[in-house]
Amino acid sequence: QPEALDFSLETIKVDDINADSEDLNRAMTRPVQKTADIMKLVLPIIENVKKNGDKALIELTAKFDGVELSNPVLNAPFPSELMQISQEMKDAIDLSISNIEKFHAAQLPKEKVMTVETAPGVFCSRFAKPIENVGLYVPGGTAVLPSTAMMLGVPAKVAGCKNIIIASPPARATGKLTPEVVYVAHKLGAKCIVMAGGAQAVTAMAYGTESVLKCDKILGPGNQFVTAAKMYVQNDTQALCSIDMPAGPSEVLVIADEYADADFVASDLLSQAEHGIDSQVILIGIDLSDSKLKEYQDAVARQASVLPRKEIVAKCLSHSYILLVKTYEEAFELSNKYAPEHLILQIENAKSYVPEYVDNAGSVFIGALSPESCGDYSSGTNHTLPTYGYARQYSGVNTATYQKFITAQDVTKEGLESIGKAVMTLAAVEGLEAHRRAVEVRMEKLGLI
Ligand code: HSO
Ligand code: ZN
Repeated sequence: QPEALDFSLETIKVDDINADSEDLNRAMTRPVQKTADIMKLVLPIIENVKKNGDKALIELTAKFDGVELSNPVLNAPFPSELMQISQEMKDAIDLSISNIEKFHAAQLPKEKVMTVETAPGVFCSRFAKPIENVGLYVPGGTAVLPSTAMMLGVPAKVAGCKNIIIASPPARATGKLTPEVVYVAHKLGAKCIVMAGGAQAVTAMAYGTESVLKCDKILGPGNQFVTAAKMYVQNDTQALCSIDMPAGPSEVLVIADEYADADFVASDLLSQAEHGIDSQVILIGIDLSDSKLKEYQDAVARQASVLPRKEIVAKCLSHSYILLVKTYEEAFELSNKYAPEHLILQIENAKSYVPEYVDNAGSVFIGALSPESCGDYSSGTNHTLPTYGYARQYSGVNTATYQKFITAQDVTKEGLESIGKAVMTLAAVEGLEAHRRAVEVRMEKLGLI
């Protein structure tokens, strides 16, 4: 007889959200990530791929994914037999891509060049240019994630990146790439798909190999090996490569009051919990009656017990919490402290709290009918979002993620009159005579001094 799974969430009553309570601190602290240990395992992989290129990719895909490849890269145009999917699936992907495209295209700067005359005759401007070569990591593992290919790829396409390179491991069972991922890659106009996962995929895109173009930026979620490799390459001047953001396990924080539908609340908690055993879900209940709290717990247990991934869910729920507060203000204050990747508001007049009450969150889901799943797939917002509390300082992937903003200035005679003296004064105090002279020679020739 297998042991029954426990789907209950530890409930913590929070009397004072600012008190140094051990229980509350535990709930608000993410499980520690052991980056240093992982790095020891990742370094030899990075060295191997840097040194042996394609040969190393073939060897590592055989070792980690159990698939023997003769060529680790699938170049566009992708053969149609590798993207055989149902019409229904195509329609779902097409609709989602179209919405993601609309939302991310609206983020493009309104004017090609933004210009400001900061002082008479001093024209400062700024324009955006796409990052040329981008590498998008689409995880394999316990779930196939064509949605991640859409979320990373559509803004890259919208921004105008020249070469979109996707890396994704082939499935152990079939030895093939996920056909939905190939279809998305085709729709994005991707240049190729690197058939590798983990640190080896990141390394190939960061340094390039015989058949993988070296990328300028690497994006995408992944396990700790992927994250460690991304951290490594972004610090290596030899790679000269940036990354999107530090990634950690996925998480959701739901704020619910007495009036929310317990089935909806439970379904949101569980849709995040099924992502992985290290995911975290938090429910902040506002002024709940005992019976409502029980309704929430019961709904979670009832729905969880019939989920295919219930083992994963149970493990996630073992470090997930219900926090009970008295007021809406307290709920938002706690949420802002936690800085969740996803914030779901199942409260009366949810809309009236956004944006004022939300300071730190990756993406917000407003009201009873906005489940996180909509944002995960099809509404148009991006699902690559800051986790682990990084929503305090990072934004989710957006169109600007794939752009550089270049500034320019056009200083006229009048402009030198406006700022020349200030420049010379500051250069003098810094002891940088050549700087000071660069202004002085011009002003002299113009007869300004
Ligand atoms: N919720 C995940 C994204 C995802 N969900 C992909 C389903 N597929 C992290 O934001
Ligand atoms: Zn999800």
